[in-house]
Amino acid sequence: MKRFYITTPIYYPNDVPHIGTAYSTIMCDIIKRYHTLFNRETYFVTGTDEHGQKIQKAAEERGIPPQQHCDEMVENFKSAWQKLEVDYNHFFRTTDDWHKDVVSKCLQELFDKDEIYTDTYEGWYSVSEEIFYTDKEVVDGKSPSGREVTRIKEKNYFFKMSKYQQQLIDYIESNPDFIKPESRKNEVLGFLKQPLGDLCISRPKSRLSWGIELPFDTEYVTYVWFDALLNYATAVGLKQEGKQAEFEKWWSSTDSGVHHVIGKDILTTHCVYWPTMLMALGLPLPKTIFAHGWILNKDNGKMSKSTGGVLSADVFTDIVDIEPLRYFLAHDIHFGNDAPISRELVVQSVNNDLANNIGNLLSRSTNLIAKYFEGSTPKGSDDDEPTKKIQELALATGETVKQNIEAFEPSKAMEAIIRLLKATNQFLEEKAPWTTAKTDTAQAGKDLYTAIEVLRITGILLQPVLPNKMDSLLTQLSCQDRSFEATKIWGATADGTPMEKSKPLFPRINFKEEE
Ligand code: ME8
Repeated sequence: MKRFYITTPIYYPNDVPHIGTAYSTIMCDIIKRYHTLFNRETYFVTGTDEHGQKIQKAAEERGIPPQQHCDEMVENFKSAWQKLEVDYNHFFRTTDDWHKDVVSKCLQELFDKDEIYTDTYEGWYSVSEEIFYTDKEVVDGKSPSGREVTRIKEKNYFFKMSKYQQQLIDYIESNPDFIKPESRKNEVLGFLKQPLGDLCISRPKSRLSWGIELPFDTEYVTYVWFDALLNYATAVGLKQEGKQAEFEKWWSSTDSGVHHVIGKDILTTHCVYWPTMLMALGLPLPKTIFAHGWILNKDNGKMSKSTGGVLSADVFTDIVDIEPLRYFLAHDIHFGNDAPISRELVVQSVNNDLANNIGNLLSRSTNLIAKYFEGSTPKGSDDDEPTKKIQELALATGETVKQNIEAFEPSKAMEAIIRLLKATNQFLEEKAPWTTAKTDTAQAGKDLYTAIEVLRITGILLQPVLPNKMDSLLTQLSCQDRSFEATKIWGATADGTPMEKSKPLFPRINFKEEE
C-alpha cells in the first residue's frame, strides 16, 4: 500500500468537542503521522455532520438559524484540534455546496437505477441517534441504547438495502480486515443473521427542513446518515468535475487503502448502511472500518454529550502538556477496548513512562557527556554482548512499531518502544558509566554512545505521538535524519556530534486528585 486515507466520524456540532470526540481524532492523527513516517502518501479527513433534526433543534434552542449555529460550532472544533496538535488535511462540512451537489447526484443515480422507492413508514424515531426503530427493536419505550423515541407515521423514500444483505455477509467473511476488531465483526455478522430491512432515506420537510433536498421530490430532505456517510467519498472527489483522477487515486486504486475510524456506537451505520450504499453505487468498499471503545470517566461511565459526565480536553492541559495526553491515549488504552481516563491516570502514565524512561535516559546520558566529554558524542562500539543485545533490540523496534500500527494496535507499538527504553536504562545501571568514567573514560563513552543511539531511534519512532517533545529531543541530539530508514541504522550519530546538556523534557508531576 502506497497511499493511506484515514477518516474520523464527522461530529454533530450540536455541542463543543470533548474528550470522547478528541480521542477518535487524536488516534487518527497519530496513525496518519505513523503512515507518513513509513513513507506513505497520506490523507486525513475530519469534520462536522451539520444536517438533521438534532442540529435543527440545537439551533432552535439558541434562537439562531442552523447555518449560523454550525458556523459558530465549527470554530470550536477547529480550535480544539489545533490545540491537540491534530494535523488533518481537510475539514469536511456537510453544508458545503459541493457536497450537497454530490449527495443529490448519488440519490438521483440510485433513483434512476430503481434502487429507491416510496412507501408509508410507521414506527419509532430517536432524534438523538437520528435512527428509526421497529416495534420489535424498542425496549420499554426506549431505543436499544436507551434513548427517547417518538411514534411517527409518514410517507417516505426507501433505499433497497435488504437486497445487498447476502453480498455484504459474503464480503465481510472473505475480507478479514474489513471490520476490526474481531469482536465488532462478529457483532455485525450477528446483526446480519436477522432479515435486513430497507433504509428510509428521506424526511418530509413538514417535520424537518434542515437537510439536502431530494432531487426527485422537493417536499423531502435527505436522511442525515445518507448525507453524512457520503462525506468519506466526496472528500476525495466523488462525482465532481475535474476530480476523477483524485477519486481514483484515493478511493479506487489498488495502491490505496481507505480506513474509517469510528466509535462502537456507530457500527451499524458504517458497517451495514455505508457498504450497501457503496455496492448500489458500484463503488469499492473501504479497506478497514475500525471501531474503538468508550472513554469512560473515573466512575466507569461513558462520557458523551447526551449522557453527561463530559470532560473537556482542556481539563488535562491545565496540568499536563497536550503531548502526554496523546501518549496516554495511544499507550494506556488498548485500541478497541473501553477504558477510563482521569487526570491522575494521565499523570501516572507521564511519570512512569515518559519521565522515568525517556526523560531519565536523556538526562543521565547527556549530563555525563557534558561532564566527561565536553558535550561531544564519544566513540561507540558494539564489542560486548550487552551492547549487541541493545543494538539488536533497537534495530528491530522500528519494524515492530510498523507492524503494530498497521494492525491498528498502537498500544503495542508504544509498549515496544518502552521495552527498548527500559532495557537501555537497565543496561546503563549495569554498566554504571558514572563510575567507570573516572577510571576508564573510553568504556564509559562507548556505553553512553549506546544510550544516545537508542534515544535517537526512539525519538524518531515517537514523533507521531509527541511531535514537539521529540523535535526538541532530536534537536538536543543534533539529529538531522529523522526518517524511518534512519531507525534501521546503528551508528548514525557521528562521534564528535555536539550534544546539548539535557533540559527536562518531561518534568515529573506531583499530583493529588482534588475532590
Ligand atoms: O455519531 N468515547 O457524531 P457524534 C470514545 N455525526 N469516543 C467517543 C465518545 C466516548 N465517550 N463519545 C463520542 C455522530 N465519541 C455522527 C457520525 S460519520 C459519517 C457521522 C466519538 O458527534 C466516537 O468516535 O455523536 C463516536 O463514534 C463519535 O464520537 C460520535 O460523534
